[in-house]
Amino acid sequence: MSSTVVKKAIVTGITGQDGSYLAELLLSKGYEVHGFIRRSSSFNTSRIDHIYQDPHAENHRLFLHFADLTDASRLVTLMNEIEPDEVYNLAAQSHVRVSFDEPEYTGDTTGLGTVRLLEAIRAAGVSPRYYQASSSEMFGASPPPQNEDTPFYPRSPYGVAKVYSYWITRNYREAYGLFACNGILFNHESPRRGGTFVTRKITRAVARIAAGQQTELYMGNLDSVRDWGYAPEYVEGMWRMLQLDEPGDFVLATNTSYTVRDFLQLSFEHVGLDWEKYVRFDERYLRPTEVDSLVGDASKAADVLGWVPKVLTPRLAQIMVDADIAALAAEGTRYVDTAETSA
Ligand code: NDP
Ligand code: GDR
Repeated sequence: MSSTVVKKAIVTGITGQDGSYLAELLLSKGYEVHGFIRRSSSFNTSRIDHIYQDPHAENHRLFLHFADLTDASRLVTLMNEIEPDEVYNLAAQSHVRVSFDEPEYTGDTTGLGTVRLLEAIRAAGVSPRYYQASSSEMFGASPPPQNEDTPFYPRSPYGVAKVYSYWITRNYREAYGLFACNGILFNHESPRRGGTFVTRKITRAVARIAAGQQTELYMGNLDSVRDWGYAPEYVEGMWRMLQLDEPGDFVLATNTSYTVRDFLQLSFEHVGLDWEKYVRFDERYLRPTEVDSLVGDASKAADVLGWVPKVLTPRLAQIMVDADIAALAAEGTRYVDTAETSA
């Protein structure tokens, strides 16, 4: 790792799945990384504890700041202090099912949070390159394959909020000349995926069932089609967008399609089990409006960014099951999601 600081980056949502991988990537490239975290009564930094550096140590390059996307003045203060070269806005209420329970909060964070951050950039008079975590959920009911030209038809408060963020990012690019990119990312997963998203929910359950610690797994709609890739590869794509000569909007996806049922089968068969013996239906995991099929066409990213994903869904399921088995063996799961909610 280089000891010379080349650039300063702000990462909102650094405590999440993507934020943790992106922070690792940026540190490995010699960046000074400023992560925005939320104050919490319980520890919320488990995904970044391994890269945390003692702030008293010389030459440390990871700095954490308390900052919520609902707190505009704080964002202005930090933008002034840090004067970043790059800003990655990954923070969001990111759970689609939860967005039906908390539509207003989701709009405030996942939607208006973006304009607060963009206004903080303007108010501070800085001109960093800006990455917005846009989502395939914006396509919603538009049939696959979806690319940068596919019309948006969001099907959840989360998807609607992300459409707002997408367009406000484009507007700041056009109105103020900000170097701003939307990464329109399809589902990407990893052993650090939150435990209430479907892939991790399945792989954690497989580990427990294989260990004799669980006998049933309650699921919602098994017919949904998703394009699941591997999160560490997707954060590389985010970084590449901000290194271009001109800003743009890019789909990142594997262009493959699997149902939730397929993911169950891939995960259970990796430990030699038949998923149908364990999986039960629970309607509370259904959504009022579902997104039936998301399959991305990432040819623009391949052409312009040279970004091509290597890990496809079958291998991803194996990586996640193996990691959950190892985590269980090493005393429980690494990332604890204990509450039994409708998510
Ligand atoms: P996570 O849910 O794992 O992480 C979300 C992050 O946002 C966490 O660090 C969380 O903090 C933080 N956060 C939530 N609310 C606020 C708030 N009000 N103020 C400040 N920070 C907040 O998401 P992912 O890492 O999976 O995704 C990263 C981004 O990419 C999100 O915007 C998501 O919507 C988007 N996205 C994700 C895709 C995926 O497949 N993973 C696909 C497309 C888009 P805390 O840890 O305290 O909860
Ligand atoms: P998604 O991810 O909604 O695509 O959003 P999630 O893993 O929650 O759901 C995927 C599909 O699985 C179905 N499903 C279940 N989902 C959950 N969570 N729990 C269940 O028990 C269950 N049973 C079936 C869902 O109905 C859905 O069809 C993710 C998030 O990371 C977003 O932030 C991101 O923008 C999009 O991916 C792209």
